[in-house]
Amino acid sequence: MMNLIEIRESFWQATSASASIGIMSHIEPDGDGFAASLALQELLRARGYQSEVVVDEGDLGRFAHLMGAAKLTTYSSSISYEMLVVMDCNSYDRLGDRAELVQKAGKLFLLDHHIPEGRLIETDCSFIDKSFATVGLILFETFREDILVLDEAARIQVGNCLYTTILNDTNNFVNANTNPDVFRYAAEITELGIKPHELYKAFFLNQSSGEMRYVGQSLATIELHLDGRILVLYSDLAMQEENHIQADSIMSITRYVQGVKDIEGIVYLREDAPGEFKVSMRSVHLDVNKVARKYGGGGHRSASGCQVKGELEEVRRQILSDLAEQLHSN
Ligand SMILES: [Mn+2]
Repeated sequence: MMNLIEIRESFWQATSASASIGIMSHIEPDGDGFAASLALQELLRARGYQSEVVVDEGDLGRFAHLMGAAKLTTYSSSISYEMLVVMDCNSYDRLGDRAELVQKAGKLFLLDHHIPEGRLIETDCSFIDKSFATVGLILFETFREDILVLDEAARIQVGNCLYTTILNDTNNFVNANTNPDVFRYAAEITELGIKPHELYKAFFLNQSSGEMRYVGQSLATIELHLDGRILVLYSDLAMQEENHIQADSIMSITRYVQGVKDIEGIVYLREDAPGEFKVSMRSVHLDVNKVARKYGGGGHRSASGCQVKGELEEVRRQILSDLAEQLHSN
């Protein structure tokens, strides 16, 4: 593993030596990995380098306010890059089909803040430190001096993206990873010229009436299981159709129930295709990452997700029995 000074040096060496640059994060890109990718793309553009942010199919509309000049490419097996930057992920298991890009990359950089696990992506140019609340903050720490000298428009674009990584991974300074460093970084990033209140609104509140109705219908499915210790809720395809929305246009619904009293964990099941569920789990003290990994998913100890096939009843029963084990071993 390199330190951040070495990463920065190698990074700028590699950019000038590479004919093509790709940037990406894990499957189901979130406001940390994806916004950090956009920030890095802007920094590269300001220095005269073209790059592409590689994404999967899926609705990225909730990032529209950050994507003005973004150059995105949807993954296909025909693309490859001389230089590839992977952020917010350290395992092939979290890349889906895009794992192939890593194998084909000439020069590979990896920046992350997850505990390494699963089929690890090996590269000399890696930096993984879970003490950072977001991968965006690793980017800021690495390239601070490059960011500070950007012209105003580029500086604000980078700032907007980096601040969004904090909004996302701390849930607007609510999650347990909110610490003095997060506030110091947030202050420094705000000084780049951004408007935190506008970013908050654009990221968390900018929803259509159909999306809010969908949230409401999902909240109406709340049930308590395992002696009231686990809260379960779900969204199904019918709700999406009825409200004319894409489920992935909505920030995780779990954030609406994170403060619920007297529970130890949350399970949110989102039907993405007939008989296919995206499972999101949250807990303050249970290791939900253990459960997610069992199904090929991942994340953090207190917030993880995975994809599970089956009917609603069946998926719910499986996940609850895994969580029951966690409750007993706790
Ligand atoms: Mn992250």
